[in-house]
Amino acid sequence: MTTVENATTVEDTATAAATGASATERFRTDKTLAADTPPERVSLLAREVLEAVHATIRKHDVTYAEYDALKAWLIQVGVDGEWPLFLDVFVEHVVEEVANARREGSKGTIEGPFYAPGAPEFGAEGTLPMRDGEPGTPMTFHGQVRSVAGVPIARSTVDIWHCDDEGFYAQFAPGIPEWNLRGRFTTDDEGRFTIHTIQPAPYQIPTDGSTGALIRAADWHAWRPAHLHLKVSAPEHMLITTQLYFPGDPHNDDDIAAAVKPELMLDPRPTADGTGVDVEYDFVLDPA
Ligand code: MBD
Ligand code: FE
Repeated sequence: MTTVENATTVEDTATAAATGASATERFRTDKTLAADTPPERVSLLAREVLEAVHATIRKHDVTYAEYDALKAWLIQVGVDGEWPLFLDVFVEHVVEEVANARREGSKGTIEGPFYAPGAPEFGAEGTLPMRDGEPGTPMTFHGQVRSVAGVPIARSTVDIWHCDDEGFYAQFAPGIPEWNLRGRFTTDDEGRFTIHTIQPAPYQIPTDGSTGALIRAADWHAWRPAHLHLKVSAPEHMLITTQLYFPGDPHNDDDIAAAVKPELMLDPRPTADGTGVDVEYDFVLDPA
């Protein structure tokens, strides 16, 4: 057996259990846990989900061994704190689809498990918090926030978070400064914002936890394409939660979380000095 001494790098310590525990704690702190769903609707939804499970068992002659393996796995998802991860990867995209079906403005997509409210505030232009020599291609991301009528929205909020060049999120992997690559911007008189950051790397679902165990057992892959996460909001408008993607990423077409949409593809251009990329994206907010 080998012993790991000085296990201080992110790679050594970013276990699924640590990440899952953070995501579970975050969810309990931030989210409203009551939906005011009447008993008739609870009954309907629970019954139909259970009937879908029953139908799958009958259709495929599920065995007692498989039933017990399922029980053990469900228990372990909770132990690992991976319910936020598992649900956001495999279920949230349909909830988002239904919730935002009637919007006319910018497309949304899933929030995922790694948002943290209260990021550092900037004006219309700024550089996201990052470490000295933060690895990754420098990127300037700029754009305008408008209403569906085409009117620029001054003083709207662009809340951005993304992982680093190794695929790790601050507050969910250890050893990263608390607000690394997270920030809130306020658009100027013309609704414009400019964010200096680095390009995020593709994200791999932790392979050492229960979500990873399912992915391996099913012979799926664990990747999400590289993405920026955003929440864009303004008074009297609907907040939009979205993500933006980079062309050419091998996982744009088979995102494990099924959260890529053609409208969310960026078009980054190399900067004149060749050291980084410049990318523009505008947001259109529906009225509240
Ligand atoms: C992520 O970075 C993410 O965006 C989602 C939806 C799920 C897991 C990790
Ligand atoms: Fe993400």
